[in-house]
Amino acid sequence: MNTPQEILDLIKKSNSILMVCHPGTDHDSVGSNLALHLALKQIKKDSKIIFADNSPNYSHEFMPSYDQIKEETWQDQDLSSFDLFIALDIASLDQVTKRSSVEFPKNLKVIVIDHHRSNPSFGSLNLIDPDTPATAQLLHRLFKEWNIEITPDIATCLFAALYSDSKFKYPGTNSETYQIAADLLSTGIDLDDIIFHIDNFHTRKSLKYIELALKNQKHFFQDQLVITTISYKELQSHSIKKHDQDIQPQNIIKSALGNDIVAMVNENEPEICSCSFRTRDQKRYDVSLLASALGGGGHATAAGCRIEGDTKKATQILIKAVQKIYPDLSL
Ligand SMILES: [Mn+2]
Repeated sequence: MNTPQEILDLIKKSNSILMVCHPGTDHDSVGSNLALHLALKQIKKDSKIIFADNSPNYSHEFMPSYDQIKEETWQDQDLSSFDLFIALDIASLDQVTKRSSVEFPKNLKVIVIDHHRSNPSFGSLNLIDPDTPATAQLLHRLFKEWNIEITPDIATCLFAALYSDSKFKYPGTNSETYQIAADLLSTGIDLDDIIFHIDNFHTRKSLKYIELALKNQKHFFQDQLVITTISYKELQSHSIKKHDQDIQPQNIIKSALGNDIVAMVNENEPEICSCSFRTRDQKRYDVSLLASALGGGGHATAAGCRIEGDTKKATQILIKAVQKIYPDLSL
C-alpha cells in the first residue's frame, strides 16, 4: 500500500489527470470524484471527470460541480494526452468501462483509491482499505494529510458519498466514519437536503422494479438461497431503465429471516445478466467469494458479477456456484 505522501507526490508531478465514474455509478463514485476534483483545484491541479458508461443521473445532480463531469466515454479519450488516471471506487479494470477491455498506455500512471476487498491493486500506486465503508472515507483521510481545506462543497460531496455507501450502518462503518461525518457536518452543509436527495429520488418505475423482484423470488437449498430474476422482456415491457434500478430490492429480500443468501439477476441486455448478491451471514456466506468465482467482486455482504445467458441459465450457474462455494448448504 502506498502512503498519502507518495500519492500526493505523483499527483503533483502530473499535468493531465483523468477520472471516471464507474459503470452503474453511485454517490460514492460521483461524490468521491467531485470531492477530489475540488481538492485538486486547491493545489492548482486540473482534472477531467467523465461519465464513461453512465448517463447523467438526476439523483446525483445536487452535488456541487456535478456539471463539470463530461458526457464522454472511456473509448472517446485519447489516453496519450493524460499522464495520470485516478481510479476512485473502482474495484477492477472492468469497473472502468464494460464496453471494451481496458489497457493503460505506458505514459499513463494509475492511482487506485478504493475500499473493495477484491481490488487487485491494479494501479502504479494503490491505497485500498477494505475496512472502510466508502471510498470517501479514504479521501477524507488523504485530504487531512494533504492539508486540503474541507469546504462546504467538498464536504457535501464526501458526505453524500459516505452516507450513501455506508448508511452509517453497513459493514466497515466505524468510529472514524462518524468522526468524519461530524467533521463534514461542522462545515455547515445541509444534512436534510443531502439525505433527502439520496433517499427520495427513486422513480415510480423503480417501484414496479421492486414489485417484479419480490414477485419473481425462488427459494433453493432449504430456502436459504433466494434467487430473484428480472428478464430482459420484463424490463422492456415495463420500460424499466438502468436508473430505475437504484432501489436495490435485494436489500429488502435480505431483510427477511432465513434469506441467508440473496441473488438478484437482472437481464439488462439480452443474454447478459448482472447479478447482485447479499447475505445475512457474512461469516458463513461471504458473497465476495461467490462473485469472485464468477468473475466479479465486491464485499463480504454485498457483491456482484455478470453472467452471460438468459435468467434461466444464470440461475443454473448460480445454483452450481453456490453449492460449490458453500458446501454446508444442502439441497
Ligand atoms: Mn464505494
